[in-house]
Amino acid sequence: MPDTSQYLAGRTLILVSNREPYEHFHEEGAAGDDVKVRRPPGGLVSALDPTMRCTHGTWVAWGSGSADRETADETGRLQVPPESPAYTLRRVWLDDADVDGYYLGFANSALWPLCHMLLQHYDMRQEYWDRYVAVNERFADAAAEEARRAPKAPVVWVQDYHFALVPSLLRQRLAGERRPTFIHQFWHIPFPPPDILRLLPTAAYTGVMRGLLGNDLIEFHTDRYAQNFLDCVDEFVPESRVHRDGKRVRLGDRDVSLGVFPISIDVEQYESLARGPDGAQKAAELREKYVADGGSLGVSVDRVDYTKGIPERLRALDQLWTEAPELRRKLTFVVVATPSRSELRSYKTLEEEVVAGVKAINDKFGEDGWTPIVLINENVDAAGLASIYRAGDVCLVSSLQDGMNLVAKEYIACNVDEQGVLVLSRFTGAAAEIDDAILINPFNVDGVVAGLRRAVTMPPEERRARMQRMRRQLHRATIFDWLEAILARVDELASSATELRPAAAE
Ligand code: GDG
Repeated sequence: MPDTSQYLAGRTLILVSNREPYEHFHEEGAAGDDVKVRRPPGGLVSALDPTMRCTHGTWVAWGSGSADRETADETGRLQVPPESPAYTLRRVWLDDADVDGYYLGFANSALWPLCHMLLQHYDMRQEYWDRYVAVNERFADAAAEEARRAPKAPVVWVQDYHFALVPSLLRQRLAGERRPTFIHQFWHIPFPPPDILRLLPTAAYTGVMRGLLGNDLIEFHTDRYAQNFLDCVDEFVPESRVHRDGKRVRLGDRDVSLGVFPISIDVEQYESLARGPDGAQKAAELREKYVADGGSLGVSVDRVDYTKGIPERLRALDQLWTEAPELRRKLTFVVVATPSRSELRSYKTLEEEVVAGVKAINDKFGEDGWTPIVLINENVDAAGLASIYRAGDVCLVSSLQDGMNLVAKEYIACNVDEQGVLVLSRFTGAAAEIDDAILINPFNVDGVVAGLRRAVTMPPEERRARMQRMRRQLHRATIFDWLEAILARVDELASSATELRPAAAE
């Protein structure tokens, strides 16, 4: 892991994200006031926590844990990590109506489906937008307060589509401050073309664009998302000037830069889980249980989300076992489909659809001693997940749209036996980066079936050669390389900026 302390010298990092890095909770069913703390899983927290520790900055996030209020002071602050405090966590409180409107509403029922261009899931209400504005204002207030308190020149790093308005709101709040604040944002999901974004009410799509243009730098996974963003600027912010080659927008007397920084994973951590005694043993057990002589194990891992193409995957498997009866008993699939956002009806319905779809396939093709699809619809621990990846001869990622898709990279990292084949949707950010996967279009069921047949019949030498190339490529682009590249760019831009000025368009 590179030493990121060489960056941000003389600056204080203030991170803004919806998810908090440490969550306090009361254990269900436990007696008394016993408060426990956990670190939510996910690559982002693992990558950013060390950076926060060495820069001693502040992380601003929604305090969502059941015991969060008890463990913070009256301003929502506490020192973390709990075992060896190194930075400040500033919690922002949301009530049920905020969560409904801002999080489940505008962020996840309007922006999420539009950014993924899945219009049938788009659901927009005025109340969603109003709450999104209000919550973004609250986060901008908190970030501004932290910026004023920062011992050194602040760099604010906003994460994701939950906070499209924070950059410009923050810039307004800090206008006139003596110290410049550098504001930047990572957008973790696709950015849609103008014809899609304009399905939002006018106030919302112009608000989103002007909000984002409050940044000094906006980071995307792929060049396509950056180009879509520039198309939207061209269309919706007429007073701006778009410089496509330099990926820059001139707005009033300010420049907004865009950068392409494909996110990655902690490769060594996944690899050591897969190689560890637990990972290795569980992988062997899975193969023993599910792989027939000369047969293969397919795996897939997703949050249950309509963007991930799970029903489309089931349709392809149905067709595969129909057209290729010789693959019955020879190919078993382990499908990890972890419930997510279950408060939303469309997600709950999808969970049920997946369970019913798997059952129908198992009823149709299952035989004595053989279940075609093993569905795991609960959270799997990290070692368990690594063992599933390691055991898989084929990993199928069939996202309809996906900003990056970390599962593809996790599979490569865990495939330490170098015999696996990655079958990857071309509509993931990962497809723009990974050269040796078999690319598929999840909307074309025949193509997915052909991709799977090619994967299971690929000669061992070709499998190994492809997997080795993918592994070498991944080792050169880990989450720490991603972080380092962004921090280097921030340093470069922040050093050339002299003073903070309010955005001209606000
Ligand atoms: C967003 C963008 C972008 C899933 N089930 C379990 C489990 N997972 C973990 C996976 C992986 C993560 O969840 C999912 O990451 P993805 O990248 O596939 O997708 P999103 O959650 O939609 O993330 C995406 C990402 O942000 C980063 O920028 O790549 O495009 O949509 O890490 O392993 N982990 C464990 N148990 C499970 O049951 N432990």
